[in-house]
Amino acid sequence: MKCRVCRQRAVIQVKRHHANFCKDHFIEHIHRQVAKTIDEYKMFDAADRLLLGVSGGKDSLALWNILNELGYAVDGVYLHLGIGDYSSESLNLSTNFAEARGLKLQVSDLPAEFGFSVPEAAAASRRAPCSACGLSKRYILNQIADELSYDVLVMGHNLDDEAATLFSNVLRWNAEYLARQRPVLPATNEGFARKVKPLIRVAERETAAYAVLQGIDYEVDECPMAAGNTINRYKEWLNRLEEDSPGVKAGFLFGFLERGVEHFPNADRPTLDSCRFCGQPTTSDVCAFCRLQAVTLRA
Ligand code: Q46
Ligand code: ZN
Ligand code: ZN
Repeated sequence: MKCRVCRQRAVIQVKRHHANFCKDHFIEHIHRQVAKTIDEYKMFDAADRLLLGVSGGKDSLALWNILNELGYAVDGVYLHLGIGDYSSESLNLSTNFAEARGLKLQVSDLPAEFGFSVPEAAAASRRAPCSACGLSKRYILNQIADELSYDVLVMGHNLDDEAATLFSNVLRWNAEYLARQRPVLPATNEGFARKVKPLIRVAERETAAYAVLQGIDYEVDECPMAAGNTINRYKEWLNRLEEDSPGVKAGFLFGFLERGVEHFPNADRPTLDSCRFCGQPTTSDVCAFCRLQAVTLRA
């Protein structure tokens, strides 16, 4: 197996690009894929203040490294979710990564600052853990981006994440979610920062390979609350299809972005009010996060 570029020994095969790469040319390939995505979707430029959601996993740390190497100044924000050793280890890995490279990492601690953990919120609200977790992450990341005047919130969702979410939204024909499944969500007047996903051209196994080849120490254990997560099941199904037909996953996602999403116009969002308790934008009197917090603290 030889590298497509230099004909030296290849270390990875990327079937959907009909290509094998050596270490250096694979890294170059990944940087190019991300640079192309930023450019094509006009995600941000050097003047924007960027804040990256960091989990300590391969995707967010790989993306931080890539953006750094592409010359962007990016700060990180880690959200401690109170999921036992998993959260403490992920925080350590994120802190070590940032310190070794002289990068700035903000840390927000859900139990310490808001009085509850994701497992407690899931139990008290009878939500699936990932639903309580997702709601908390969106809320806190938006709040931090707003308070610290960042222009752009950068997220580490990869090709597999986006294809599986699209699959889930299509199975339900969830028009509202399909309308919002875009690589860039513009900032809103009410205080939501622009949100972008520069990793959507890079598959999960490629971010893992990138992280290993770059010597990035990341959290390899899966979150203990992930059991039963339907998105993970859809990822497995899509991987089986991908094995038979390399490129089908990217075709599904990018076909939708090129020809499908326009049929789901980003309908005018309902006029947003301010939450009675926290002041963040919401469609009702009290925002979903404050309701989750109230239910959990009462339990
Ligand atoms: S951290 Fe949170 Fe994930 Fe754990 S509870 Fe689910 S969403 S699986 S990315
Ligand atoms: Zn090469
Ligand atoms: Zn609120």
